[in-house]
Amino acid sequence: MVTIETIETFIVDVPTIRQHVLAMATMRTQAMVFVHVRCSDGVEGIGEGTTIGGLSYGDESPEGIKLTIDRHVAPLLHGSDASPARATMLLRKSIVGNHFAKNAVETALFDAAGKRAGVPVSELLGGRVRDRLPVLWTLASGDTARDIAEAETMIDQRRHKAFKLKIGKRDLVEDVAHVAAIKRALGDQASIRVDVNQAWDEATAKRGVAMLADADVDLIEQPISGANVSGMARLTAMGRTAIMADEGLRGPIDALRHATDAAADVFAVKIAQSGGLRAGAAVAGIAEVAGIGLYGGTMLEGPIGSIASAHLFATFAGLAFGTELFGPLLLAEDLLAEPLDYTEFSLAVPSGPGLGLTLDMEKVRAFRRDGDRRTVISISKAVGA
Ligand code: MUC
Ligand code: MG
Repeated sequence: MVTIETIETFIVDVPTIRQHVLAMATMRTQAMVFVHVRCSDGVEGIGEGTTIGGLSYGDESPEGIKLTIDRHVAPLLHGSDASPARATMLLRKSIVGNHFAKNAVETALFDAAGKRAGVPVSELLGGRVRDRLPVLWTLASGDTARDIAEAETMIDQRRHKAFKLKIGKRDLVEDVAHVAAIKRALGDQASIRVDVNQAWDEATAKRGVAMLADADVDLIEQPISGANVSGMARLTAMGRTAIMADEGLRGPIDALRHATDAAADVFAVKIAQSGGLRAGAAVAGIAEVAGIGLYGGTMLEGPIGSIASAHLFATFAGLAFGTELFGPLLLAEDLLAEPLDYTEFSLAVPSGPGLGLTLDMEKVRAFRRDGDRRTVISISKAVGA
């Protein structure tokens, strides 16, 4: 039996290329917890635990994710079977919640398992049905003219032709004017979606859904609190434009509730929010059987979390609303030895063993919060590689 020998973590803080304005936080850097697992056969794996705006998006912070892994997950898994399924069972049995931390460790075990078997993680998840994923870009500079210029550049560069606008911070009329101006400027060449990040109450959302539908918005993401599932069902029943659940989906049980209550037309599948790659696959499975559309979501992860998500999303039979795996592009430094392939409005899913990524450890070290310059981790090298 191959066992888990060590699990190490550190935080990297990487500046974003511009401020990213969401309803609940304005980001200027992204903090990512990098996880490194070493197994008894010498195979290593990497994972990532990333959230948005400290504790303003969810109930796990970067510092909390690191502490949970160092103090609870690592001692629990030390010496145990390195198979992702067995480790996940043990984690689920012994640790409540902490989905982001669990996902980071599960990702590292999948990376190691793929390297051991000589196959990409997508093959361990059932096999990919596509090699490239459509990727949208989020316009969130906080300025309408700048957002329009940014979108036009992205379309010209053939990088993105679907855009998500972060709204909910300003009042409804101002927000709708901002969205409508962008839609008017870009016209039919772009799909426009919005993410309210739970900022509206239900009455505002009813008005907002009608106004945004009139402005030709294709998708409205989490307009009200994720806890208000019946409210989401009422907004979905309006039938004006597609309604997507995001923060309300913290794993398969939430997915089942949304499906049985017809509380969304589309699910944003996020591996961290779901509690891991296998939990994310279960959320997607519930959507598929319920006839709910799929969208590949992000916590604005860096390269490791984004590519782990890409391996899962590549296995989805239907991906009607594409993905938002642009996190690495929002970072001023991609931290990779070889850049990801974002061309033709899509991201190529790496085909090498495991996640198929090689980090540039010089760059990673430069952004470590603890300033540790030791060569502790030869990340991404499988045995014999
Ligand atoms: C979210 O709420 O979906 C995804 C894209 C983005 O800009 O923020 C995230 C989080
Ligand atoms: Mg969202």
